[in-house]
Formats: sequence, C-alpha cells, structure tokens
Amino acid sequence: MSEQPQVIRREDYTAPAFLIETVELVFDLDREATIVASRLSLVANPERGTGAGDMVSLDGEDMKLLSLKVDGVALPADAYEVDTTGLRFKAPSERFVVEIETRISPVNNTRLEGLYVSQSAYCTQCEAEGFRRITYFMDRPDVMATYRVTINAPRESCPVLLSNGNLVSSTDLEDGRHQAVWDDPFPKPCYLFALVAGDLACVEDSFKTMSGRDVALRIFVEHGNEDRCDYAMDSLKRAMKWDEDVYGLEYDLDLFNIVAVSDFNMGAMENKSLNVFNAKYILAKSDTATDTDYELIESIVAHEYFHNWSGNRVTCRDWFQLSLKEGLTVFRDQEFSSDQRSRPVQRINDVQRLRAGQFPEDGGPLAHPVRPDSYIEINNFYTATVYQKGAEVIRMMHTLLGAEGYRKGIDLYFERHDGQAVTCDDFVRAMEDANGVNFDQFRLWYSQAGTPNLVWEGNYDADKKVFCLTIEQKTEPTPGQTLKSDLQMPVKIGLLARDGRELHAQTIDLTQAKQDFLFEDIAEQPVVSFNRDFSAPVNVGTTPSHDDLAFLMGNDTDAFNRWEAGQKYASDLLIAAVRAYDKSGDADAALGNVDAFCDALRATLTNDDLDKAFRAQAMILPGEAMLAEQLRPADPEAIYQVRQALRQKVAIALQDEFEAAYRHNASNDAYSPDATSAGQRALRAVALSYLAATGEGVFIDLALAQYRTADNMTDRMAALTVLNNQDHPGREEALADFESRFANDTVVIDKWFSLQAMSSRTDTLEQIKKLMEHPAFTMRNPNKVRALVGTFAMANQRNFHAADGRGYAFYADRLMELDNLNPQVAARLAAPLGKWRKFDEDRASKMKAELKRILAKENLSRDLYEIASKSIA
Ligand code: 0A1
Ligand code: ZN
Repeated sequence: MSEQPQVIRREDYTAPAFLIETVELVFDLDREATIVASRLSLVANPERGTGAGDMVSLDGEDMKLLSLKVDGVALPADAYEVDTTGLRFKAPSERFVVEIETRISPVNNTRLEGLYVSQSAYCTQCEAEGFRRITYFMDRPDVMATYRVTINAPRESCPVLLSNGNLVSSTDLEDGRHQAVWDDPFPKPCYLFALVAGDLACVEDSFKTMSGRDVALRIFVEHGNEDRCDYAMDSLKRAMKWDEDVYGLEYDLDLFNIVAVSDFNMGAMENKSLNVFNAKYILAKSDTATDTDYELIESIVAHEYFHNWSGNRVTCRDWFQLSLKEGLTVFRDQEFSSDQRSRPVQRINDVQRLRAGQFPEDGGPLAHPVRPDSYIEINNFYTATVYQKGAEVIRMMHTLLGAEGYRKGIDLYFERHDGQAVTCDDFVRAMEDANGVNFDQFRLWYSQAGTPNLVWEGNYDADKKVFCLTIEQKTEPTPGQTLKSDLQMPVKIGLLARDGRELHAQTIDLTQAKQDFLFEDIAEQPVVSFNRDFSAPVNVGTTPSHDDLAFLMGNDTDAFNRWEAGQKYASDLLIAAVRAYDKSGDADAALGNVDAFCDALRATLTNDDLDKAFRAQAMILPGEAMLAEQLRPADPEAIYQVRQALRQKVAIALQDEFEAAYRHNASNDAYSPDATSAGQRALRAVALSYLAATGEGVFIDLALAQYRTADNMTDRMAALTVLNNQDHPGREEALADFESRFANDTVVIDKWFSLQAMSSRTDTLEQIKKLMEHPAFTMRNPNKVRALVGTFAMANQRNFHAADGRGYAFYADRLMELDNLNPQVAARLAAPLGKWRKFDEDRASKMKAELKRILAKENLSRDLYEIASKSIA
C-alpha cells in the first residue's frame, strides 16, 4: 500500500453540504465501455447553511470522466479537481444542475462492486460504496433522491432491462438496440440503486396486499432454471403476508423484482423493488437443494423483502448505523422463520450461529460495538456483530417491552421516520417514547463491545421456602475499550421441582454487577433453568452438576434449555477429556465412563413427544470450533480425536435406537421441503452419521446405498457427508458420481467442493490444491472461493491448523491472490488467521508470520489491510 489508509470516525459525522433532489441516469451498456450520463439537481443543505462558492465534493473511483457541466455550461479544466477518489468544484449558487458523463468497464470489474458482468448479464451492487464506481456522486446514505433511469442496450443480448421503481416506457432504437425507462418515486440513497440487463428467463406470480392492491412478482434467472424458483416465490408471498400481519407493513409499489446472479459478493441485496440475489439463495428443487438450502432461501428472501421498510423507507444516516437496518431486519427474518417452522429449533440455529460467528469475533482482535466507532473500509463491517448481535439487541427490547410494547415502538418508529435517514439512537428513542420507559443503560449494548459473562448461584432456605438467585455480570476488555460498564438485560429463568413440575418462571431484569433475586413460596430446592430461550446473548460460566444437566435435558419446559443442557453436558465432558488426552494421548481413556450422558441422550432420542428436528439437533455434539473457543491453548488434533471418540461411544451405546430411528424415518412420499418432513430427514441423517461412527463396515455400506438410491439432495448429501470422511471405495464412487451429475451446475457443484474441503482426512489439503485446477473452479467467483478455500479455514479445524503450518501458508497465498481480484471477499475470508491467540505458541507464530506476509504484499487493498493489521495487533 502506498500510504496509510484513512480511518473514518463516527464522531466526525457532519450533514452533507449539498443535497441531491433528483437523479437522471442514462446507461449505454457495453461490456468493455459503458457510458453513464447523469443529471443531478443539487441544492444547498439548509442544515449546513452552505451556498454559492462552497465546495461540492463528489465521490468517484475507477472510471473515466468524459464531461462535466454545471447549469448547462462545461466547466473549464481549472474550475474542477478530479483524482482517484472523486471530483470537486465550487457551487455556482444554492440550487444548480450538474451533468456528468463517465466511462466504466463492467467486464473488467472483478471486485463485483458497481456495475459488472455476471455470466452474460449486467448487474450492479452498490451497497455500501459501489455507486461511486458508476458515476461521481455523494455516495452516502443520508443523501436521498428520486431516480429516473434510462437503459440502452442491444435487444438480442439484453432483452431484459430492469431498474428500480416503475417501468415508464420501452422503445426500440436503431442498430438493434432498445431502451427502457424506469422511474422510482421513493427517494432513496444511492446504495439502493440497481440495474440489471441481460437475456434472462422470468417466472411470474402476484400478491394482493392488505389494502387490495395487486403486486406483480417476478423472479429472473438464467434460462433453464425456471423450474427452480417456486420455493423462493412462495417464500416471498408468505413474507409479504407476514409483514402485514405482524408489523402492519404493506408493500408500496405495483412491482417487485428479484434477479438471481451467479457472481455475488454476499447473500443478496435489498435494492428498492429490484432485489439482486446470489443464485444459491434462490434456486431450489428437490434434487438440487437440501432442506438447509430451502430454509436459507426462505429466510433470505424474507430478509431482503423486509428491508423494504426496515432499511429502504427508513434508512441509515451513516454507515456506523448499519445495525439500525441489519439488526432489525435479521430479528424480523428470524421471527418470520420461527413462525413458519419450529420456534425452538429456529432459536437453537440462531444461537448456534451467534456463538459460532459472533462470540469469537467479540472476543477477538476484530471486536467492535454493534454501532462501531471507526472503520477503514466499511465493507469490513458487515459483520456477525452488526447483524446477529444487532438482532439480539432488538430481541432483548422485544422481551423487555413485550410483543405489544415492541409493536407500539415500531409503529412510532415508522410513523416518525418514514422517508428519513436516521440513527440507532432514533430507534431506541421511539421504543422509549412509545412505552414511557428509559433505555439509557440499555443503550450500552450499541456502544460496548464484548460478550458479557454471567455466573449465578442459588441458595435455598428450606425453612422460609425462599430461593435466592445471585447473578454476577462481567465483560472483559476488548481492543480500544478497556473499561466496561454493567448492562441491562432480560434473563428468563425457571425453577423446577425434582418431579419436573415448574415451580416458578420469570423474566428478571438484570442491571447490576452483582444482584440478588428472591423467590418466595418455593416448595422445594429447585433446579434452575437459567437464561431460557437465550433471552440475553451472553456466556454463562456456571455449569450445573451432571445430574442437574441430565435432569434439564429430560424435563425442562423450555425447549431451548433442554438442548442447551445437553450441549453444556457434552462440552464439560469433552473439555475435561481434551485436557486428559494431552497427557495420555488416549481419547477413550480420557473420556472415561460416559454412560449417564448416553442415557440422557437416549431419553431425548426416543421421546416421541419431541419434535424430530429438535431431537436431531439435540444429538449433535458441540463442534470442534466451539470447543476450541473454550480452551486455551486449543489443541485442534486433541479436540478432533476426543470428539470422535465420544461420538463413537454414543454411537455404540445407542446403536439399537439409531437403527430404529433410521428405519422408522424412511419416507416413501415425494419430497416436500416442509419443516415436519425436513425434521424427519434430519433425524434419519443424524442416525446414519452415528451408525457410521460405530466403525462397522455395514453402516458405510448403508451410507453408500442411501447415496445410490436417494431421490432428493438432502438424503444424497447426508450420505455423502458420511462417506466423505471415510477410507472406503464408496467415497470415490459417490464423489465421482456427484461430479458427473452436477459438474455443469454452478450452484450444486459448490457442495462438492466444500464437502471435500471439509474432509477430516489427512490428504485434504492436497485434494484442495488439485480441485483448484478443476474446470468448474475459478478464483473469480466468490461462491467457488468460499466453497473450496473458505470452507477449509472456517470448517476444517483439524487440517487448517495442521501442526506443520502448511494449511496457513496455502490459505495466505489464496487470500493474496484473491486480493488482486476481489478485495472485499479476500478481507471477509481473512479472520481465521487472526485467531492465533487461541493456539499454542508454535501455531500462533506460524499464523502471525502469514499475517505479516500479507501485510508486506504489494498493492494490498484497504480491505485486507484493515483485517490483517487488526488481527496481528
Ligand atoms: N444489505 C444486504 C447485504 C449486503 C451488504 C453489502 C454488500 O456489499 C458490500 C452486499 C450485500 C443484506 O443485508 O442482505
Ligand atoms: Zn440485510
């Protein structure tokens, strides 16, 4: 890097000097050289008292300025300044018109920000700061304008021409070109602008809104994929209905478009009325998509749709407020999914995701508050903290205020701020004002980084029948924030009698460092069910006795905590065993007798009153990465060996029950993605995976048979996942079969790449290197890189952390290679190297050496620099 990149600070926010009222854009599309003409009406911002003579500063990167006119007159060369970051000139008056022509090159845009080419189509990605790669503009979310967009393109290669809002006209032009004009009546920031042009197939449906308006719904996909859009379309309609029912929010235009593209940096994007999706989150049919894919499609389609209100109608004042739209929208999509499926299973999945992604972030070198204070590259702040922890913060407000109080706050928020760009604080104020409460202490969740640790102790006075629960909270320092304050949080608790009756249940309001809560008329010494439903997003340091955990696994009336008790029990066994293994090297001996744990699992597995999806979840032991989080230093090989050994012990102890579960959950019906059928498949998959863990060859044969006869992708992948870790000819057969079936299917073949990258076999790194030469692999497609390279670092702890350091070196090489093409994705993949503090000195120094090598790279991007430099500090 030539110079130290600039740090942007939240406290430096100033309102824009000028506002843009209307934007007219004309695109002459060409793969190599697209011409963009823009006409902007600017006006001085009364809030700033600016006017004639003040500097107009427009952002712009990576494009050629062809012409610049102000109020119809071309500016002479000495009247403006243009460089690699933008364009500046003096305002002639308080109100004036700027006309700009730029030239950009979509086909050479490997960063996939701004206007680029994916397969044969043109598409855009403007959040966060991609619009400045299309034309010079005030690229900040508090500048909101109405847009009229004209697209000119060859009719044959681009029969479909789309932008935001309503189609105003379609006309034929000369030379085989045609034109479409789009008009979006809702003022929006430029990050919500979108354009799509190409030869795409369209699937169409409609939705009648609560006030009786008909909305046309269209999903555009590559030709040949028309039969894979049903589930996304159905999810969209259910999301539209849910937002009306639960939030009273109606869609506001007559048209809603979704486009699926193969090359996309993230999951999807909520551009006004023209959502652009990573194709993997739209396309599904039973033989190409797993139950998990269906679930993700449902939630992401809903997420992007919900942004129409939480993000688009009310947007962010600046990017530090990103969680205003993302935390809220994630909470909304989580609740939507809970209402569509099993609520406890959804909560378990959401908490697992938080623990796997956000807790490590909050406890590591990249920790930052939900509302960050500074950044170098905003694209690095689309994080688990902003999204997932942000959603937990909204959820806590929902818990504290109750569903009705929360809804009152939401209503006030949208009434007060519709059409505005606002802050997280404005959101909290609406909640306070609508409910007459004070959230001064609660607001700390937005400004304080780090996961609080809670410990609790119960004391029962049998004479007085009083139970006293003492809770202490503490948050460890995080980079740049050494002093932590006590937070307010709702902690749901239950007190259970030994016969399983619930003696008492309550949501307590924790506000102090150490606080006593007294419960009267408690007939006997209770078993405590603590932080039910994960009501507060914290770590709980107290581990109940194994007896109490087994009791909670079988009796808690809160399903989340039934699962949680099993996880705590397993973690406790595994962590003790890892420590013993380090001395003995014998995983079996290190685990000792685990009969009581197996009995508790058996009780859950065979309890027909419990949902099958829940039972499947409850059988899965905490993952290797989760265990590593709890050990310092973490020994990845010991964790792997001990976890495998416990899996085998459980498998042998419960073999009969797993065989029964496998048999009873076979289905003769045609595949349906509904939650009940998915739960049945999940239970059967868990059973198969444990049966294989017994080590008996017949069960590997069973997996191969399941692979061969599967009539849906869920069952096929379940079998392949088992085979993938085996030394068995069936593995090669199944992998080869999968390859030949799906080699030309860009979405499906990623499953094949990521599965092999995940294999616990010791030849995995060599296999990955070979797979990089596969014709379907390219470093230019983010999904491919994530599937093969990202999966290795994120989901193959054993091999990524191989003691010789080859995993680290390979990974750093790929990050540097990718940085030259797509810095945003390179930076998003870099976090695993920053975990060096968790490992032994030898691994830590090897990881740091790779980070240093990255920092020394020529032309290192701001994106990767920020992550690597913070990771090493
Ligand atoms: N706002 C989108 C996600 C998104 C964020 C950034 C992007 O480019 C840097 C692209 C998409 C969402 O929350 O779904
Ligand atoms: Zn979002």
